[in-house]
Amino acid sequence: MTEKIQARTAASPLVVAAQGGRPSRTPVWFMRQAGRSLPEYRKLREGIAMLDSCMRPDLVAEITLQPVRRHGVDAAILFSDIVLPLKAIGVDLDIKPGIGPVVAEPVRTLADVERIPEMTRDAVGFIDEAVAIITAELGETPLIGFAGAPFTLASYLIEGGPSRNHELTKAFMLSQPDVWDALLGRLAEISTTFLQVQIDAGASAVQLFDSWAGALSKATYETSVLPHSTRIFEAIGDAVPKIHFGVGTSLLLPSMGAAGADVVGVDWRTPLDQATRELGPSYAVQGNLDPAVLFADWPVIEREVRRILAEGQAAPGHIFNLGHGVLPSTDPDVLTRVVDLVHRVSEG
Ligand code: 1CP
Repeated sequence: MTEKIQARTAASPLVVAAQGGRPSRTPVWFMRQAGRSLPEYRKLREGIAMLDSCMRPDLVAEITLQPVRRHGVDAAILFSDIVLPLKAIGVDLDIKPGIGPVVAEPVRTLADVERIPEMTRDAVGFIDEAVAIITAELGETPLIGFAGAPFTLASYLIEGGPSRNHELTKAFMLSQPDVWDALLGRLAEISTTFLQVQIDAGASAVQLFDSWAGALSKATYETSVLPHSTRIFEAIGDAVPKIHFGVGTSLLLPSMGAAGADVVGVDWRTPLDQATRELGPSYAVQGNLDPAVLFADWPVIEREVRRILAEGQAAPGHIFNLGHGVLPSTDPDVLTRVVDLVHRVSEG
């Protein structure tokens, strides 16, 4: 892997930790670090719909860079969304404020699957320009590219929007296994191309978000989902480190590693030392401060950050993060303090 890694960021703490190394300090970034917790984000987004802002290179670049400037995090993550490539190829969907992705005509049949247009690199051509602006400012700080994993994307397409129980998705998967495989195969191709475009443009690592995979049993995950996510990791190869993340996945961690990840993202339910015992010595870990803990008093936050740094020592490499995304009403100054603390404790 090493010779192909973006030379600009090869020695950065994030890339070193992702490859199982112990850099001079523990790298830290936050899922959803760009977004509503930042007043400068809310100002830029005024009057511009979410998915429109994701297709404007100037806005994508500025929003991506905001949390790096403010917090001094060790990585930027491209401002986009897991459903953006679907929108870009013409699937009729929108991101509704306060709700999330909403799909006009949910996918229910093979004909619906076949109507999903082919993904092309040109459909997300605006990414090239955005990443060029971002990497010019970032210098040695890595940009993380990302995509949605087939299961999590399928859930939005089948349910028509966010879902608590994923009941239509599970019924589809169990009743129409061949159509399910056709849908997940197509979504895997779409996410592969989206990741490849980001890597070719200059992303130094990628994260596959299977946020809702924890809704599945281990057996169902392995039969109906894992082969499709594995295909994405195989297709993008070893050019950059690969992170695989889901919520509520305590029982799925080894399978998520086996999909082809270098780093497994862990939510706050599983201590990182326990995650490492389950994963074995081949994987770095990322996580796992409960985003709700950021609302507690500072001594509580400090104790939790120190505990996670200590538990992360068990893994070959540790990237500090939250166990899921930053909640919109989080005080951004607390995030900055956490970054400082992670750096201070791990350097000391
Ligand atoms: O108007 C707004 O500000 C809308 C809020 C918002 C934002 C800022 C959405 C709607 N998406 C995003 C950006 C986004 N989405 C990023 C930006 C980069 C960063 O992390 O800073 C990323 C990585 C995502 C990825 C994403 N979108 C995921 C995976 C991560 C996760 O949180 O699990 C998922 C599940 C989505 C779907 C989605 N998009 C938006 C919302 C509110 C949701 C979740 C809806 C639900 O609960 O099902």
